[in-house]
Amino acid sequence: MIFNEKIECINKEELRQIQSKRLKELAQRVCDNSLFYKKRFSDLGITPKDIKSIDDITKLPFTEKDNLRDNYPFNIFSQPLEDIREIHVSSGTTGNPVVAGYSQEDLDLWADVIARSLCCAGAVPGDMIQVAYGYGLFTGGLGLHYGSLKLGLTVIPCSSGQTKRQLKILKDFKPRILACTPSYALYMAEIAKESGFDFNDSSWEIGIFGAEPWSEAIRKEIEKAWGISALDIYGLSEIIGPGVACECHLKKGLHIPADVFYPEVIDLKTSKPVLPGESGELVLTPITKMGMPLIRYRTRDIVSIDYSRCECGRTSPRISKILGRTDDMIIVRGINVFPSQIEEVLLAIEGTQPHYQLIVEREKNGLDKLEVLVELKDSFFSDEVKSLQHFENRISKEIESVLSIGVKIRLVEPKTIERSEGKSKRVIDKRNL
Ligand code: DLL
Repeated sequence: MIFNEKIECINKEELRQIQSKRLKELAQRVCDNSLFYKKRFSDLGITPKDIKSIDDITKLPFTEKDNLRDNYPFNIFSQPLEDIREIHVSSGTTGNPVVAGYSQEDLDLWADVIARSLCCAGAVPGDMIQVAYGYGLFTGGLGLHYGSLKLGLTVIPCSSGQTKRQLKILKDFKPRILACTPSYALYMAEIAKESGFDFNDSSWEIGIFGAEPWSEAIRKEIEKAWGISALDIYGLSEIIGPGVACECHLKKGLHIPADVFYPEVIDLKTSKPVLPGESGELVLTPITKMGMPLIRYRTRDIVSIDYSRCECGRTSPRISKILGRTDDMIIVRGINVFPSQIEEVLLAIEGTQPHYQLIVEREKNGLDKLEVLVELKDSFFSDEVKSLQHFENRISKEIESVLSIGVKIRLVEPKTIERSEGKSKRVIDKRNL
């Protein structure tokens, strides 16, 4: 089912007209209402009149995460606080957290884009959904909640955690859809196995997973463990939360509702657009947002984009799975390393678990050392030092052939790497960079 066929299957020219009209209104709106953008535009000598069509978007400046942090908590809002209905906060690793304010129109938009995403993933009105994303300041729980209500689903607002209770609800209520982080879906499978849960009692057919990077290999693990179709949903608090893009059942990229989130993919060095199919940083402009509209927001997420029509009938552009982050990317001895590259190698090796951690340290001689902690399956864990060493060497050789740098592998016993009910922490960078 397509939630809004008229807009999701729109032809390119009509879409451009809508985008152009909305961008012009956005430029006017931020100049009239946001002190931050008013100053930005005037510093650059731009006025809303310079924006005549969507192509003029490149005349506008980028907005960076630091702009939001510097305007903490509310200075980037374009509406008075009394018109902001909801506030979310995304945890950052450094400095002030990022605050996102939603007007009533934004909440309606959010419900709408998630309803589109849910339909994309195969949900139909009347389905029951178990929402096991965290509810609260994180956007996952409430976002999926609002969209599910809009589509006419029955929502079980479990939030994350209390895994045994999640499993009881699964068995007793028989929801068709699960929504949570991919790492939590794996963790739930582990607890289910340990506690003797009968997987025939699982009614989940569709999983809507996102909020953290996950590879095709993890998709296979989850699909195998739960016997479901695992789909990818993407989003970030600054733009709206989940619902910025979602896969359809064909799993050939994540559809972006480009009538409301205008996407650009730019080269990391030159900031110029890359060609379709080439990877670069995703830049988003939420052209209809009211409470906290942003212009050309640099997401730091690396994707490629495909503008062709999907076989599902939707004409919306599709982004690839997130290939990494410009800042998650660790640079070890000059080589760019994305955790996802290591994950792909590990999961292709029989005996490893989808639980790993990368530790980067700077040695006394100034060289960086990358250590990969890998969990083994119970059946592969042996007391024989020789066979473990042999296994470590094999993994390290395979990673080296992909990354072209040497890594140290440390095999650890099953269940020693911390599990996550939300986003998992894959990289520990101990260097003082
Ligand atoms: O994670 C929103 C969300 C909730 C998306 C639930 C999907 C499902 P933030 O906490 O602000 O918002 O984190 C946003 O998480 O810039 C990406 O780097 C990463 N991320 C989100 N979805 C995916 C995904 C939510 N499907 C940041 N694949 C983003 C890879 C993702 N990374």
